[in-house]
Amino acid sequence: MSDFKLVFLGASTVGKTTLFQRYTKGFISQTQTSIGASFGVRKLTMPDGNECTLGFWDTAGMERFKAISRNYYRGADATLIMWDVTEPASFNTAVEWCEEVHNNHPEILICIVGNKIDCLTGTEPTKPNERKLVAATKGMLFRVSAFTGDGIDDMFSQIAHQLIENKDKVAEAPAAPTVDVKAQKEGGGCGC
Ligand SMILES: Nc1nc2c(ncn2[C@@H]2O[C@H](COP(=O)(O)OP(=O)(O)OP(=O)(O)O)[C@@H](O)[C@H]2O)c(=O)[nH]1
Ligand SMILES: [Mg+2]
Repeated sequence: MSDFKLVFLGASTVGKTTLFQRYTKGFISQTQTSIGASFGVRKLTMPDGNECTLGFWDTAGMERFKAISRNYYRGADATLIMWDVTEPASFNTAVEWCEEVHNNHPEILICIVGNKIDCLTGTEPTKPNERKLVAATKGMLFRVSAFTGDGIDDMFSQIAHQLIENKDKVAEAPAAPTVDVKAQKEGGGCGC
């Protein structure tokens, strides 16, 4: 069984805690602005019967907590960078998080999650260009509703599938050659 650590990031009120609650607890309740971080777990059975455990950190989106939230994504397998599809400004924050994680930790899988699709009317004046994030996210761009549950199960299946594939690739990579420092020293000289 594989264990993965995922971290929610994104501006305040985009719906991180709501999605976190729905997926790890199975219900949603009235949320308040997060001030710290919460942890939750969900087990997932893949179509091939394999199981994996997804451990989630829900972080606080307010600007003043950014430095704290930053501590949580270090060492994560994936970040779920959320934005609110009705709030273009929250997309800019998502782009900033995406650039930061991608530049500092290219090994972390970045997923961009547009939330609140239940609120879309089709008459929104601006439509953020998610496609510009395709390369940094390896195509992990999603649109969901934490309220209705739309798109959520499918999203986490795709993310888990990608994480397992990444892990298998690392496991298959040839091991780096080992150097016997002691033997070289005993042999004298510089070993060349
Ligand atoms: N319509 C709609 N409202 C949502 C959805 N997800 C969250 N909300 C509402 O958006 C508001 C903010 O949600 P939170 O989950 O607290 O947002 P957050 O990202 O955790 O905010 P911070 O903790 O401040 O970072 C709440 O009133 C939620 O009920 C959704 O999918 N659709
Ligand atoms: Mg919250």
